[in-house]
Amino acid sequence: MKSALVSIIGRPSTGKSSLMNALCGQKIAIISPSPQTTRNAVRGIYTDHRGQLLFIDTPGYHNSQKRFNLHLQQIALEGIQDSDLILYVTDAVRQPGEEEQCILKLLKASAVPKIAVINKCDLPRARPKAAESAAAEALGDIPAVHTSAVTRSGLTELLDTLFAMAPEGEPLYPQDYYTDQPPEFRAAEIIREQVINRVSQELPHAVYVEIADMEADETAGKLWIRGFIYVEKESQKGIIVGKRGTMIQAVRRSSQKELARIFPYSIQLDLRVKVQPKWRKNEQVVDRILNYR
Ligand SMILES: Nc1nc2c(ncn2[C@@H]2O[C@H](COP(=O)(O)OP(=O)(O)OP(=O)(O)O)[C@@H](O)[C@H]2O)c(=O)[nH]1
Ligand SMILES: [Mg+2]
Repeated sequence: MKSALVSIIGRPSTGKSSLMNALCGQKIAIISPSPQTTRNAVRGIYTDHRGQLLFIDTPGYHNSQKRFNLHLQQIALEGIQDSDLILYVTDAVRQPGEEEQCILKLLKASAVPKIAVINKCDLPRARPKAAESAAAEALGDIPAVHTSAVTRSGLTELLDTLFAMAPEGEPLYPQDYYTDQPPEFRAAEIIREQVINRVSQELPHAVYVEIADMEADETAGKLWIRGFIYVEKESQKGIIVGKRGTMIQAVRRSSQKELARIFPYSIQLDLRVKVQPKWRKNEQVVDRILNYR
């Protein structure tokens, strides 16, 4: 049997979370068109007759000295150090630039075996060769797989490559597990996804979600969830609440729908929006949301 810890590393928005979900066949990590969606090391599990792959999806590596970004970079760096294999994910549409070179330098310094994944190959403007050459130049002769997390092309080849390179070992989780993320974390992430996919520009970065209460009534088949959506300013609270509460009601409805997909209950969700000025500079808050375990 094969068993491997596989870190997924790359620039923001290259499709790392989309790929992990597609590989594991479940919605585990949240996805959005705005960069820097993922803020934690999110774990997804794939098991078949060959063995088990434990994927660690990491925050997109963004070169910035802001305190919050440094924390996110640290989570990605831990992924580079503590794994059996690395999936280095690039976007076939974006030309490799300075930030890509920075990631390649970090990867080059790590002895962990790597696979270059050139994602978004379904897009008509995809130019996978540029990304592949940049990876080969920095990392030498490593396997390169062209994928699309949307059409699922290349995923079988990617799994074959991963299992061929994975070390022998016993599975860490039962075969029907696809994640070990705590339920509160998954609920908070679903709500954050529903918020950030409805707002634009800087606002997604200003949002975090905490679950205050989560209680199941087994006989009634109901799950009560009370969550707080935090933003940095009153004006942002106004946007998320919306005119006469229309926005927050839409977030509540779509979150309930998504939550019902992952928890086998009828969901009763209560949401409040709160202002927490400059939370990204508040070490206590940042520590709580980035190290939620
Ligand atoms: N066309 C196309 N779009 C994709 C593909 N993979 C991801 N996307 C889109 O790219 C955007 C970013 O996807 P994510 O999976 O959130 O990217 P990420 O790398 O996890 O982003 P961060 O967590 O911010 O680093 C979303 O709008 C996805 O729908 C793909 O293979 N093809
Ligand atoms: Mg992500």
